[in-house]
Amino acid sequence: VWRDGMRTVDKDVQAVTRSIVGHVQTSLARQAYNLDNLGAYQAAALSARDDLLVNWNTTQLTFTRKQPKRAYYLSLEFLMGRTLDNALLNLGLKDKFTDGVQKLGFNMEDVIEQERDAALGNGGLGRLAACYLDSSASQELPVWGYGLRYKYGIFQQLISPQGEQLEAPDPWLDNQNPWELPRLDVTYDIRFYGRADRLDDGTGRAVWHGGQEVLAVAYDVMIPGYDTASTNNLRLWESKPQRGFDLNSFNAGNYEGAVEASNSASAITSVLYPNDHTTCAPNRSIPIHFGKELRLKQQYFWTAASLADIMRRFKNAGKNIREFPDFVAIQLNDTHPTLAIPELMRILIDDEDLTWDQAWTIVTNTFFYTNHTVLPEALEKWPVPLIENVLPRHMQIIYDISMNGQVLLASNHVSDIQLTAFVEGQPKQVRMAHLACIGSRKVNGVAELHSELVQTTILKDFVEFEGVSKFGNVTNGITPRRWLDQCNPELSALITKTLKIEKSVWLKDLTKLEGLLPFAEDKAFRAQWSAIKQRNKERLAHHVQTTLGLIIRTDAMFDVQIKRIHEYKRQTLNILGVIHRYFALKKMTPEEKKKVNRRVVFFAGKAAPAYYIAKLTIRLIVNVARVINADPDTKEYLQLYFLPDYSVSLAEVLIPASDISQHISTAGTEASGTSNMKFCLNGGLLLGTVDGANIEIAEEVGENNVFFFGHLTPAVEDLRYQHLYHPVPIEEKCPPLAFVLNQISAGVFGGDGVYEPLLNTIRQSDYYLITDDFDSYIATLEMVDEAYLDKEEWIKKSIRTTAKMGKFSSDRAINEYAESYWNIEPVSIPTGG
Ligand code: 26R
Repeated sequence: VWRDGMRTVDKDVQAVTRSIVGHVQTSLARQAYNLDNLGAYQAAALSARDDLLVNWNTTQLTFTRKQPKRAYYLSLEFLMGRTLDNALLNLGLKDKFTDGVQKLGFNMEDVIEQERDAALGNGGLGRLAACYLDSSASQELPVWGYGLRYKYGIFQQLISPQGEQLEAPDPWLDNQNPWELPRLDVTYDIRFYGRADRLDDGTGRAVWHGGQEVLAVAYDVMIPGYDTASTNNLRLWESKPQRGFDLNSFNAGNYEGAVEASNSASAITSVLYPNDHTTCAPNRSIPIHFGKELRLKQQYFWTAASLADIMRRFKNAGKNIREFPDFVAIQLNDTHPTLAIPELMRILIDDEDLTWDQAWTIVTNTFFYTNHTVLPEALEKWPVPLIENVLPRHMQIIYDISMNGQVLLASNHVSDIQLTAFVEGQPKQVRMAHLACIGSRKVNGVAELHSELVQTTILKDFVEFEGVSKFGNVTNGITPRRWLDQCNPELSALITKTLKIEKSVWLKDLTKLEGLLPFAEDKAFRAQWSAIKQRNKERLAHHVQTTLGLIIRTDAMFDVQIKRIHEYKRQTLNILGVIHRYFALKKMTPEEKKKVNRRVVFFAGKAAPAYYIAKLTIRLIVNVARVINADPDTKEYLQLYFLPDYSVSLAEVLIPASDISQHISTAGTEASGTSNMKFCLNGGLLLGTVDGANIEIAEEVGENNVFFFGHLTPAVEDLRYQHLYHPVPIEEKCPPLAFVLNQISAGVFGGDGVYEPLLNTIRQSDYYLITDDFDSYIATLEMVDEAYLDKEEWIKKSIRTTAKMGKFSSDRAINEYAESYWNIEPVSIPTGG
């Protein structure tokens, strides 16, 4: 048996190497004997792709044959990160490929490192979409993603010697992308501008003509499920000029005009917008309109191409148009794809000859809308004149939707016209959250508290009018494949060994982790658990040393805050806490210092390029780090690092190394957070506010295993009111904070006054309540120190935390969408092609 087993494995590894070498010679046109790591990566990726393709074809064939109801996930962002490692783990081929590339003289980790991240997203919303694709395929659910194939992903972040963030383009497609399949035959013409003429036949139909036509070309990305042949599709659209050149201008001898038209078409999918949470440049009363039109064109281009594609697939199945919602569910990831609502109305009325009521019934049974933020500055509003110009027919339809709502209200004797007046303001704007809500079957938020806030604040009127049953909650989740098995292989192996069940079982039913609970009492197990954390710290230190040339000590608590830089996430609170700790250390005697808990503090994250205050925060962190890390009085006890160019791949190294991570948003502002789940799954403890999913994590792992601080959501409004109408000087309100702010102003960290605008946000309105939460934050940090010094107790907490994270698998979340929202069912896919 043993021999047979070996022979099989040998043969398989041989097949893998044969396939890789084949790609080296034929696909790459190179020789195996003088190949570099990049070449090895490309050949290995192409070889893995061959295996994915077999499953992908079987899956799509099965769907076409069985015609199940399908769900489509429309997201302007998919933050996929790297693919090779994930694909091999999902295919169950990781070990064979590791052996295979080794036989060819390569190290698998180095080969994996060659891949560039697919960074087609800003942060939480985009990474959530990626986790949901992984779970959909793993649960064998017929779900496709639709997005844009940006030529440039999120910008690369560079940090200047002064600590300023600089942005460079991310040409991620330069090395070719083995994971995408161009579908040059799947194309649609997408119209912009022109005129919409209503027909006067009493039907409400219109003809939209003229303007600019742009070609949408499909690129397919295969999404393998874990431990199943089920392989779904992510279809990304690229914009191209219709026929290379505009023949009319060409004939008229207007060569430059023809080239320009071609550029304007390609521009639509050229770059991902790097803003999250701010629809315009903050701290300016006049929004910047530059680039707004292009963003609107992106949104329409993508929704129109996706709907045309969905409609074509539906019609090919030979169904009646009235059955559309029985076969199609469309999930709107935030309001970015809201134009899909008027677009489907347009198709049904103008092309399919349905009446308004027939069309509206179909639309409101097809769409589902997820809200991801309640921050006012992040809620999309499009100026009416802009929509009128770019999408004249859609503006008519939006007005009609609004008017019909009003009529309905009047007939129901509801007088509050605010409800459907989602076209409002001066100049008039369309509030997209309202349009998305009124056009959808159901609306949900992404954590319990957030869903409550959606219903009581931005969509309050709609809850009253349409009834509360239209509104729900689906708490976010993360895929345990990438965020435990792939990023923390040693912990994954220890868990499998300890639970005495197959890895594929607990990775698909994460509640099985509860079986770890009794082992918290097992001293030998605790030793293994903490040894793995230690090796993960060393892996991070090694990564930082090779990429940045910095030496990090690993005999310390690793304290991590990694996320987009934003005032509401309060990186400022964290850095002010670090400065406070620095001065406390400076005052200590050598004897006192011996009792101190050593800390290494890590920050990483990008600021929106126009977000001045966020960029100043980065600058402050970098310059505080420079001072602290060089101070012989303190550097043994406190180190601080800002790691540039945060990405999915960097997160995969940072998260497993963390002892504690910070999720410290002002209560009521972070919709959910998902990295909090990733840290806790990897045995890092949570330091946070009573906000978003932190609350549900605490419910699961127990309040004694998390460190909570700060004011609660209901207090926030009152406190803001106090700041405005009964301000108390910081010197009085919070002397330790006043001291820290004054040290920064005095130039201890350099800067010559550059930080004043940042400090003034705290000294003046302090909208995010730094002055109110500082004391309890500092007190809680001290409790964390104390807890960490009791090493065995800490490890117990760590084990218990991991053990209770089952709820936060994205498998649970996607099943909730499938059952309670989309009404779709798994389709099992035969293995073996
Ligand atoms: C309109 C434009 C400026 C824009 C607004 C908001 C672009 C992008 C965004 C992204 C926001 C909505 C986002 O990423 N929200 C995050 O979604 C995560 C997944 O649900 C949550 O975990 C996280 O709390 C939330 O901030």
